[in-house]
Amino acid sequence: MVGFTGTASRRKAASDLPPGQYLERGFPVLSAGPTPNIKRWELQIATENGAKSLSWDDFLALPQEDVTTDIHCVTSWTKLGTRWRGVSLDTLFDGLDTEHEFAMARSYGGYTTNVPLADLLGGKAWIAHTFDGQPLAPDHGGPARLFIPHLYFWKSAKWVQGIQTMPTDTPGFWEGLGYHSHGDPWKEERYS
Ligand SMILES: Nc1nc2c(c(=O)[nH]1)N[C@H]1C(S)=C(S)[C@@H](COP(=O)(O)O)O[C@H]1N2
Ligand SMILES: [Mo]
Repeated sequence: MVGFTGTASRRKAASDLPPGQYLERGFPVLSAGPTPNIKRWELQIATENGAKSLSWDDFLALPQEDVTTDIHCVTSWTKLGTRWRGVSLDTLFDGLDTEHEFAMARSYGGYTTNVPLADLLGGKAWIAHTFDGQPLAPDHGGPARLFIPHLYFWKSAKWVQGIQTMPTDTPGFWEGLGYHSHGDPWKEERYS
């Protein structure tokens, strides 16, 4: 069996690709605008019932999680086994009540993306500050980005500034330009 390990792992890699995706070994940068210059980082988490504002130190003092998983860009690349560290959205929403089922993520620089709350909570999403053991590079969203690996990567807002719940599913930046409002790569929810 030992002799077949390499073959098995290559086979696994191929079958791990969602439909229409190709395997990317680099890490392309995709940004709709320039990398913002963030002078004083602060994160807002808000519902209709309350809000939290976290400084960088507050954020780093929260429980940290390591996540190793695949990422899928709607432009068809998939990168396998990427390593991230950050704070779970469950931790960030802890203590905030909401009846809302949707949320909008907003970034420094103005980017927005809408995500159902069910896709943010339940151990599915993080705000990540470390990639592959290094501080997240500015072009990839550093100092911190939303990280929702089970959805196409445009949902993972770089330079995230805040997450606000909302009662209805309102399109963000790319969703308003025709991208799917949900973005599940396994269902090929690319465009609406
Ligand atoms: N703030 C912000 N976040 C963003 C984007 C952007 O333009 N601005 N692009 C999105 C898109 S379309 C993709 S595919 C990923 C790319 O992340 P990367 O540049 O780290 O590969 O970031 C997403 N998050
Ligand atoms: Mo993208």
